[in-house]
Amino acid sequence: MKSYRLQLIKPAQLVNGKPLKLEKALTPTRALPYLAALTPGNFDILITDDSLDEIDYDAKVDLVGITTLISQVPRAIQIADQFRSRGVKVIMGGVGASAVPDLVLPHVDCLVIGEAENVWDGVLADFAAGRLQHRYQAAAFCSMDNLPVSRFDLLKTSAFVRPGRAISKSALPRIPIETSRGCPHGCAFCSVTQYFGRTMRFRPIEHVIAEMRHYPGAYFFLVDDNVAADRPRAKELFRAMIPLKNRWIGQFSSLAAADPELLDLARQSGCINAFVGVESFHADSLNSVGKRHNVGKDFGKMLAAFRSAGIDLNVSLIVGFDTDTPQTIRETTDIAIALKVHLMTLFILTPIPGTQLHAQLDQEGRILHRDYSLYDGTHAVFRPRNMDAAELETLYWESFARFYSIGNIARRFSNVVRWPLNHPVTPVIYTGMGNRFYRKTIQQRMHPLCGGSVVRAPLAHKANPQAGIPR
Ligand code: B12
Repeated sequence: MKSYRLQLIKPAQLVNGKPLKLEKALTPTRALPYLAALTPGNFDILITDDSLDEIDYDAKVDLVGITTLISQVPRAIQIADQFRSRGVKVIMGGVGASAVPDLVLPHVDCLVIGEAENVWDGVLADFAAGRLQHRYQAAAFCSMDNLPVSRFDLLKTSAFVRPGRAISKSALPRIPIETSRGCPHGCAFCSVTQYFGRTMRFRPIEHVIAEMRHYPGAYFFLVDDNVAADRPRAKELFRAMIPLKNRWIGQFSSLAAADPELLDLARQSGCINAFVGVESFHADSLNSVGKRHNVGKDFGKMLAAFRSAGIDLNVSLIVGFDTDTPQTIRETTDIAIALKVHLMTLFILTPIPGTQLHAQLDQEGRILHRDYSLYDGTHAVFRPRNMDAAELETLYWESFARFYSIGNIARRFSNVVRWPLNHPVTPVIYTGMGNRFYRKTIQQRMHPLCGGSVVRAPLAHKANPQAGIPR
């Protein structure tokens, strides 16, 4: 069988038209090491992270595959144009490119819309036979019964942040692991339901454990949108993880707080931090985007429930709802500070193409920017209702910076969980490092989730130039 060289690329974030280069990255993407595992053995694979390495466009490769989130699509197009001008075939996929096919198709030889599992073998067979199609899309969601073990061994691991021995005993970076796909909620701003479906699909627990065993001592990120969507199954998963003695972080919905046994098992299985999509403390904002399961929640109680189980929280909040005013935005931060939330991840509401929110704002003629590199959660790309876009951006950075002031970090530290007995410092280290990392990236005016530590700062990456950037 003929052999081929396949280069898989994660594009960087474009800032003022240039790729943002990072000193070190925090989380590798799962898409590429996982796609590598789905690829037949006659393809020799090289994985490149454009935010960490320079891409060699003249390297001898037969085929290039590029993954995308929406904010990476403009950079993905630049990369595709470069390879194609040298005669190399380019396939693009991922949640970003899938949402904007008309933009992407003129720049690629092939676009895979949606999940790869049910089409990838056929795409590569067509490529090998010289009959690659311009577009593929699976007819149905894949079954999660037989997914292969990811290939994080293919990453250049020295380029990623190592979390320290209290958290990871492995030389590998934080490893993203999937145990399920889909989300039963249909929040207007989120692209997950439309992309992965509203019906949950679960991997068999023994497969998840087998994948974890493949990375002994590693520290995992369970990337499920809600790892406890099915509570009995989550409890079974956590019980099976306990003997592995790994540390992990994961995404939970606020509903998990009602189940102390679930939280206790999560903590026993090594959960250090739960990322919870609170999005807003205001009922009318939550209702305006269909996040009804959070309406009327006592978030102080929620925090206390996680905390008494031994798990710190990273609370995700959004500003820029039609119900938001400058006052409600300031109040949002005041509440997070008063609750002594351990970490807060703040976003400006972003109308990701393909979401209900995008359709609504587009119909109302309120989308201001279609440069998708601005769709990174730090830019007001639409006209807000009760302020102008520049004011929203100013308030956003002011709120984010205020939450991560030295004084506020110090005040909430009394609230950080301390694990008893054998690992007293683990959450303290995690939360301490997290606060330091968030503070640094916010000072550089980058979103903390955009990948890692930024090399050059600050980068005036402005959608709305009149926005005042507070120091
Ligand atoms: C883990 C995660 C992160 C991690 C790692 C991100 C990364 N680059 O991988 C971190 C925390 C860093 C992160 C950050 C952000 N994230 Co995020 N994240 C996720 C999460 C929870 C899981 C991703 C994952 O690993 N999925 C599992 C893999 C296997 O799925 P996949 O990547 O989609 O790949 C499948 C297919 O898409 C396809 N495919 C993918 N690539 C390719 C390439 C080719 C060639 C082919 C053929 C197929 C293919 O095949 C795969 C198997 O079927 C998703 C939600 C979700 N459920 O997916 C949000 C999600 C991807 N994130 C999102 C966003 C918005 C962000 C941020 C912009 C937020 C912010 N403001 O900073 C940043 C951007 C970071 C960046 N510039 O890289 C959005 C993306 C929206 C969109 N349509 O683009 C999502 C979907 C969440 C949401 N609620 O809408 N994120």
